[in-house]
Amino acid sequence: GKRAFIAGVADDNGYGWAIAKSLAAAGAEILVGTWVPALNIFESSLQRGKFDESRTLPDGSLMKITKVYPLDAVYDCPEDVPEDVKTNKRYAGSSNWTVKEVAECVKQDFGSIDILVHSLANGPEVGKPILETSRNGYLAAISASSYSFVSLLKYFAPIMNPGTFLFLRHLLYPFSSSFKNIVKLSLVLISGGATISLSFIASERIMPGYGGGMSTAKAALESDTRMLAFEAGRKHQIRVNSISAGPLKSRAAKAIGS
Ligand code: ZID
Repeated sequence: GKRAFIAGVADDNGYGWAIAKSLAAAGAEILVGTWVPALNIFESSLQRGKFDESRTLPDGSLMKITKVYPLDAVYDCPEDVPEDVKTNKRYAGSSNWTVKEVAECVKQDFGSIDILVHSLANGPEVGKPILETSRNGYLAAISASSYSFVSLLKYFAPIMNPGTFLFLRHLLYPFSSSFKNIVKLSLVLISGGATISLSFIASERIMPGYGGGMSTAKAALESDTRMLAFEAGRKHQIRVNSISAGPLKSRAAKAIGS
C-alpha cells in the first residue's frame, strides 16, 4: 500500500481530514502533521473518541492515523525558530517540529512516503483588505501558505518514492486527409510519488474578503506548483499538483467569514 503524509490536520472539519479519509479508504497508511499549538487538543480529542463518528470509513472501520507529527511549517530548521517561540509553553512541550526535522523523523520511522498533501494556510490579516494589510501580515500569509509548500517539498521529496517517465505518442489531426499524420511525443510521469496542495480561485479573480495577502499567497502557490512540477519531476520523479478548492466550513474558512 501507499503511505501518505498530510500536513494541516488539526480537527475533523477541514480538507486535510477528508483527504486522509479518502486515502485511508483506498488503503493508504496515514501520517499527519499537526500545527504545534493545536496538537494537544487534536490528540486528546482523537484518544477520547471525539472523532470516531467522522473517522468511520465506507466499510465501517475507523480510519487509523499511524502517527501524528507536531509541525510548524513556517520554520524550516531549529536555527530558524525565534527564542520566544522556542520557550512558548505550547511549543516547548513538543520537539522536532520544524519541516526539516519532521521529514527526518518520518524517514527514521518509515523510510519513505508516496503521497504528500499540503492542506495548510494561515493569514493573520485575512480579514483586512489588501490595501490595509501590513507588510508583516502579508509576508506571514506567504510564509505559512506558500513557502510552506516549497519547504515541505524540499525536505520530503528526497524520501518520496520516485515514479517513471513514459513516452506517450499522440496523433495530431488523426482524421485529416489533407495532412500527413503528425506524431507528437510527450513525456508523462506515472505512478510513484505525488504531492498536492489546496488553492483557491482568489489567486486569479477578485474575491473581496480574501485579504491579508491570502490571494497573493494562492497565486504564489499555483505559480510554484508549475515550477516545482518541472524541477521536482526531473530531480525526484515525483508529481506536483494543486487543486482549487470549493467552499468548506472548516476552521480556517471561519476566519474569512465564509
Ligand atoms: P483547516 O483549518 O482544516 O486547515 C488548515 C490547517 O493549517 C489547520 O489545521 C491549521 O492548524 C494548519 N496550520 C496553520 N498554520 C500552520 C503552520 N504554520 N504549520 C502547520 N500547520 C498550520 O482549513 P481548510 O481545510 O479550509 O484548509 C486547508 C487548505 O484548503 C488551505 O490551504 C486552504 O487555503 C484551502 N482552501 C480551503 C477553502 C475552504 O473553503 N475551506 C477554500 C479554498 C482553499 C476557500 O477558502 N469559496 C470561498 C472560500 C473558499 C472556497 C470557495
